[in-house]
Amino acid sequence: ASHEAQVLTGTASDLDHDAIVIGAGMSGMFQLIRLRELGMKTQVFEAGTGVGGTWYWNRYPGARFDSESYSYGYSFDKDLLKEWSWTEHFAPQPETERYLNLVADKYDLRRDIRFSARVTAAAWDEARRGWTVTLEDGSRHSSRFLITAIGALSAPTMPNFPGMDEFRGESYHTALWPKTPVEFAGKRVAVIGTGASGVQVIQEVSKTAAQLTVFQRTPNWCAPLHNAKISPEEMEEIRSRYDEIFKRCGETFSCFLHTPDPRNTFDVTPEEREAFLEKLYSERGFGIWVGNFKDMLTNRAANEEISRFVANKIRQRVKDPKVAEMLIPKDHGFGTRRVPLETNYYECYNQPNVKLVDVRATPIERITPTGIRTSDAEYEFDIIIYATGFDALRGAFDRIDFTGKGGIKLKDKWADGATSLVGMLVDDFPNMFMLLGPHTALGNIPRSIEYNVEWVTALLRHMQAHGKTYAEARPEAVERWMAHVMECAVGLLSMEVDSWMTGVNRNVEGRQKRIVARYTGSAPTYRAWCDEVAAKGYRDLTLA
Ligand code: N01
Repeated sequence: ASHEAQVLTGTASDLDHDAIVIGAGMSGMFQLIRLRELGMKTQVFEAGTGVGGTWYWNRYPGARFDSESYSYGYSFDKDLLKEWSWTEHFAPQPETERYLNLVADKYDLRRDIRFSARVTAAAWDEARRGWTVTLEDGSRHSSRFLITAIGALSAPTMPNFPGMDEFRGESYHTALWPKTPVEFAGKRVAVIGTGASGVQVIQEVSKTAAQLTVFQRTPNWCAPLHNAKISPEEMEEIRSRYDEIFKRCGETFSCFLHTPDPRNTFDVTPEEREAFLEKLYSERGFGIWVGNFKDMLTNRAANEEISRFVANKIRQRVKDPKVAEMLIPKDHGFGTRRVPLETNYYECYNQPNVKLVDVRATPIERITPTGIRTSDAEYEFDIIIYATGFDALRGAFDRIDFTGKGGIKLKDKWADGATSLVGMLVDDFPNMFMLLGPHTALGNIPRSIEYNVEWVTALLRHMQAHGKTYAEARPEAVERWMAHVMECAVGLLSMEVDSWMTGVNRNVEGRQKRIVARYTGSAPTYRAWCDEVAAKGYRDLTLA
């Protein structure tokens, strides 16, 4: 009772804003639009100098969608769908950044966004029933609600090689790429890392660099993107199908246009199987990964079939058999990590200016003032590109000092792995809503973003209608949800493999052990759960 009495004392007038949103990427932008519609005075803080989040920071050469452009853009605004034309099936980063700036213009979003404003801390203030947010410049700002729109893959990580500061050439992380163009012509370039970012940057840099040396620790299974331009006529045709496109994304397993084939791998004859895999390999986008036989990621023998098929493709495409074998993953099956989509990635290694170094066989010992020293060679470089990924899912939260009820730190609460209710709320952290928090359905991310923003908006609307100013997940509801999250991951081959999807990042302390780091059920199952929380009048939350 004393708690109830205490929390009821806060009044909105004590607070600077109704809501603070951290981040002006795709989720923060859309949330701002919806909060304005609720009549909420909102302040967005953004660390960058422009909108776009992922599409603002990741401006490395070759950065582009792996989801079909027209399945990726916002769907909530029919006029925007009419206005905007995508020029490629998988749009490059500059086009997407332009698109998001158009949205910011159209809705006049920038007047509520403070740029170059990195949030360092956020603390629950029981007495005022709100949040106090601290920026890097030391200024403090308060609000009733706090919405984190900080991304799932937004905290870049660097390796810990000795000598990294001593390198006299240029070095870049793919996710912190400068706005000014980087010249590769005539240069000796190193790329460390062969995930989705590495694969994209390697393809592009190999076109102009005098020499490109790729330092690979774990090869990934890659598959052809089959990108193509979209003509104005084709765009008109796509536009006429938008309702159908977004309806489909609402029904598929991970919100892509592709979804698992209802057949199992061994339901068909070997000839039919080969023909189906050939078809998927020759088709645009993620079909080969998320549109494959439905047991491909759970049945070991089925997974070996598809792995064998793709290994043979790599052998056909790479001329030097030794290099081909280096590029074929031996310690995990196809699709058990995120499949990078590529355009002539394997063919790069047939070029005389491209060399592949296996750092498991010959580890990097240090970065020298002039390049990289491995256990068996000394390389000279003008440019080193770190395509070394992110402290995924958790990293963006850990960079901010979140303090909840009674001084509890989010970092401590999540010491053994994040917990949440539907990925959007955490008990002990009232009035804080996470867009793209841990355990939200990811997949084709903007589809998940739109769903989560609408869910949070509906909750806020419900609270307004009922005169409530306090929302907190009930611990027993968190427990039920987490049991479901754990159950979804049982039997997945991906759970046997180190990757950001299983919470492993060897460059970050405390991320060495595999965990159920994300929601692995289907997006429709996720949404059904969230819808039910709402339909039952938010009984899984304490509202006051
Ligand atoms: O990061 P990653 P990413 N020494 O973690 C290597 C999304 N995305 O930025 O595998 C040597 O996948 C590391 O090696 P290993 C997408 O969801 C989307 O590429 O740990 N190597 C690995 O090869 C993706 O999955 C798009 O052995 C080191 C690489 O660095 C996610 O973002 C485009 C090392 C990191 O790969 C992350 O992708 C790009 C070390 N010390 C990204 N440390 C599109 O949709 C790390 N590595 C278009």
